[in-house]
Amino acid sequence: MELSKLDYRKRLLQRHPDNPILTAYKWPYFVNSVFNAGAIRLSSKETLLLCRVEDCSGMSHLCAARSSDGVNNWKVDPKPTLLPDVARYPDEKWGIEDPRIVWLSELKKYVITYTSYSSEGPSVSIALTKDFRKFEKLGSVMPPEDKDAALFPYRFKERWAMIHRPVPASGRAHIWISFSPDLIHWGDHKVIIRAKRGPWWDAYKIGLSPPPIETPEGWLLLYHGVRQTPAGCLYRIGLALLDLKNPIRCLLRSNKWIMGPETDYERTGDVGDVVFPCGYTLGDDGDTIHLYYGAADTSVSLVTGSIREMLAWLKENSSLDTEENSL
Ligand code: BMA
Repeated sequence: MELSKLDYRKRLLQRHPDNPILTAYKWPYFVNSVFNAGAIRLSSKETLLLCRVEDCSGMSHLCAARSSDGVNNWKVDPKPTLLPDVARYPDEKWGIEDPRIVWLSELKKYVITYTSYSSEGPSVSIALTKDFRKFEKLGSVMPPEDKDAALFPYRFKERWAMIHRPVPASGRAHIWISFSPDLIHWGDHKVIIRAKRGPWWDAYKIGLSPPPIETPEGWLLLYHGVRQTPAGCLYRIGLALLDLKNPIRCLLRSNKWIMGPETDYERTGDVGDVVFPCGYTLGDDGDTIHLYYGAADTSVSLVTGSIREMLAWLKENSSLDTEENSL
């Protein structure tokens, strides 16, 4: 087959043959579904996934699963690892969802940004931990509706930076960045990537997927685009690149998606046609990415790829059309 006819999506990200790698059937207690997991490599011999677990009331909590190879033999905590604490944090009334994990070397702690589902809508909350056993919640830091948040691993000119996705009254939901001196008070809010309009795969609603990936060429973002169709929403993944020193600047943005729902476990489930990555780990070579994603809001799956190949592809398939990128 000619190179140009090869399916570039299959070349960039390959599905693991053991997918889905985590399901409700593998859980030590009774749950409805396990999906949208944050991920971190705790050591060369241990990968941790912090999974969103939905119980049979419809509310979600977070539960950790650990594995030596990041694919098989998961040891799941025997009970929920992080539960909503409604007495202290009323914003968690309807559950906690979709964690993203980043190591903050300055604090020597992992930071978890997650969706706290309040009765006024979803908001962004932050928790810190050293070991994924004890957690220090900082509470909700963005008012509803806001979600899909992750921190950068270090400060820019003394301020922490966080990517997130508020939904304004206009209904078009863009990706924003905000800054904070203390992780609690956030300001200097700016749009960094705008949802497009019309038939684009990333029209109307976009959001960060896993935390930004630091590369010599900039911060590589994997982001999801939500295409609204008469048959429902289609969640797909594309790429963008932010300036390394000044992440307010978007340098490249893919004009195609690199992954969309294709397999049975992605097309069928509680919410079909959804691929929703919240975490990645890097192999020892610093280039191989293991991207963990929720499939159809039902199970956790894994794709692997190469950061270098994704960057090369992005340069060939990027447009920053000012009109499409404008409000
Ligand atoms: C988004 C989030 C995700 C979910 C997705 C598809 O808005 O709520 O948790 O996976 O919708 O239902």
